[in-house]
Amino acid sequence: MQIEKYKIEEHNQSLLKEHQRKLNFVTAGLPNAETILRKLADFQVAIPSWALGTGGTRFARFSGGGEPRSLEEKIEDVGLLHALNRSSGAISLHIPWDIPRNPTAIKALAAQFGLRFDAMNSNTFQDQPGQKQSYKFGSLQNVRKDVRRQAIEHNIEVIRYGQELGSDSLTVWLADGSCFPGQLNFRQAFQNTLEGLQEIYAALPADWKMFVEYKAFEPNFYSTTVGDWGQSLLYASKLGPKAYTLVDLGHHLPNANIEQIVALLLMEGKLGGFHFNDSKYGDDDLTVGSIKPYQLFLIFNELVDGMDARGMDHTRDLGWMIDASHNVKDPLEDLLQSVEAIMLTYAQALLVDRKQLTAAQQANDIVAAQELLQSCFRTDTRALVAEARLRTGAALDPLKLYRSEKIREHLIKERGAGTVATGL
Ligand code: PSV
Ligand code: MN
Repeated sequence: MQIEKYKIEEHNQSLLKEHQRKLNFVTAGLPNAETILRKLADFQVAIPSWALGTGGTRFARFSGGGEPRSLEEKIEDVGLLHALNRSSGAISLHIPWDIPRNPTAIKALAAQFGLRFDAMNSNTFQDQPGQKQSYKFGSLQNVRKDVRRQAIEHNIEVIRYGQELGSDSLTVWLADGSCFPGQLNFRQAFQNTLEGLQEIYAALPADWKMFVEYKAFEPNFYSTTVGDWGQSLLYASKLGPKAYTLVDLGHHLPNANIEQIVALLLMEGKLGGFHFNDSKYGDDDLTVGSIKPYQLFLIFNELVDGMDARGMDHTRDLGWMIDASHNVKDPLEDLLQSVEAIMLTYAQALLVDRKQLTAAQQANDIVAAQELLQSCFRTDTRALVAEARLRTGAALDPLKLYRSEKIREHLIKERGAGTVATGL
């Protein structure tokens, strides 16, 4: 299903007057409003192909209906999101959940919706039907060479798929680790993993990047082989200039200072990718900004500051992606909420007066520094983000339009009520 342009225009027309009133309020006294609007209009966040269906808990999965039955339908769904907000212009594929059987046709379909292919994701954390070796005791870290070989070959195959689609990066996330003390020799596991990553790295095309995603824990785990940003950075540094650390917001131990982590990774030129989600307890994969919005703001503040310090392009120089799971909400509504939260927070971070902040820091004026950050965080940026959307031909209120157009009902009619998408 596609949303027609005139529907978006009608919707915008009906909200225009009220929007302009709010916009005038927020832009009054904002000298750099135009620059901020341009940056907001440019910013794109990739949607993972595995988040378009309902996810599950460890116990159950409750389909919401109308879930995409194929990669083509997943692309269609991301196309819908992008038509509504013009900020979701990329899709990230997980192999083998979403193997492009006909890459040329898939690429053409994505292009029709204005989408490009973001980072490719390999999967050595599940056994696939017919697979020769099992990943029960890990993949790249495995004590057995034949298992490690299979995992290396899989990653190289994923790069090949990505090349055909025009992607330019590979994200490696390993569920490798151990469940009990004594099970693993930590140094050997690290060494095996490094050697495997080195082979995969050697297969990267010249203009590709590799992202090494870390994660502190999994249920029923004692250790993970890429457990934190230090270990990821160690791998990335040993691998070379095309390897970077990827930060997933949900992959830290409780209360980790993620803003400090991203600041230092950016300083070292080693932050490559970013997975957005939110959590209360563990890796809950909840809607972005739904639990700790101030933390998200502080992270964005460091991202903007760190990227500017290196002269980086906010949109293109980092791989931005949502990595959440939608268990009880309509996945498309949830994704619209997440993209909105990202844009609002990015806008708040763009409001920070860097010169004033530096002056407060240099004067040890803690109160002024805190006031400055909090006043940006407390600024309602909704009209700015909506204006950026209006200028790019998107909807002023994507969620409202999604509902009034009864998009989910249409999808259920088209695809059926019991469909289950591949993925988590
Ligand atoms: C692992 O928890 C992760 O964050 C990785 O990015 C995976 O690719 C993704 O979730 C899906 O399992
Ligand atoms: Mn992730």
